[in-house]
Amino acid sequence: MIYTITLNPAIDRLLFLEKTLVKEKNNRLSKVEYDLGGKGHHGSFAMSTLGVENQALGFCGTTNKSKLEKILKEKELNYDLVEVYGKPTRESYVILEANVSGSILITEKGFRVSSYDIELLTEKIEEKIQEKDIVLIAGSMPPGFELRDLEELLHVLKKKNCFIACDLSGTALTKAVEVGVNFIKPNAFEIQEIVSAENPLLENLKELSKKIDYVVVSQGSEGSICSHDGEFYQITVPKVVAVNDTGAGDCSVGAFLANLSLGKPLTETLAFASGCAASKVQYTNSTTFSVKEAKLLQKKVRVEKLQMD
Ligand code: TA6
Repeated sequence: MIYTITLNPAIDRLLFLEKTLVKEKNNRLSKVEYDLGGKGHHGSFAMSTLGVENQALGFCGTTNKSKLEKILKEKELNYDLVEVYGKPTRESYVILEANVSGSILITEKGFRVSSYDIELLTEKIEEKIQEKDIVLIAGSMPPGFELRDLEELLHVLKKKNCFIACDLSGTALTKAVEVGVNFIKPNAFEIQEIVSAENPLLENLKELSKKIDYVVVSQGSEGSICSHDGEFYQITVPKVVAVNDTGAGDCSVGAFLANLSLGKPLTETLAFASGCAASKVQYTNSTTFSVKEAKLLQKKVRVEKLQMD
């Protein structure tokens, strides 16, 4: 079974501008849409779309629970969330300008969780997670969920001897490396921050690969570099017209873990995950991608083994 943990869930409010965003002007909206936000939930959506069984764990606020649940049900997610009483799940604002590729993402901090809320989540995790499971922790931590709480959560998972994947950033990512997990997805800047800004990226990747089974360094539209089992791969993705890149990285993580759970070869997994992300960016919301399109795009993804001296 695969579980995703979204500590800081979000509802994405998509703001479609009539024109491009201009300061000191009244920027009028042509429409507003809502989609599922939160990196772990996006991972779950990708896995479910690929027919891989998974359950979304984490928190959700009670004051707008029906709004989040409506989206979770529309997306047919299997979820079991701890209620954070009297608080709303936050919104992320995705600004889409007319005839401009890409989006602007503005995220709220999120509700404050209490030690009791964290205790309830930990109990669920203790009860559900088995040794053969894959667990993805993805996204930011809400106020009240401190680094020590993440460390404790990671140690609970390590005791289960399950596969731990982390799509985290900043001090949370550094903590995941320190504790030792099975998968991380730093971007090129984060990997320099975690290891050393002095060393070239590949040196830092070699260093990290001694401790972390799978490291996928995302380089946005340039592709990514992956290390596993002493091998290093450069992944080059086909150029597509990106409408909205929100959620593309989350989609690739979900597809990667789905394929890993199916025992697919790593090179095929890397190409398919990149194909899913390349499909996702062509849709205006935060989650949609086409499996058919992803399989076609997968054929145009280049996965080359790097010769590292
Ligand atoms: O990666 C896309 C996304 O999940 C958006 O849907 C938005 O909710 C945001 O990222 C949340 O990011 P955060 O790092 O705050 O969890």
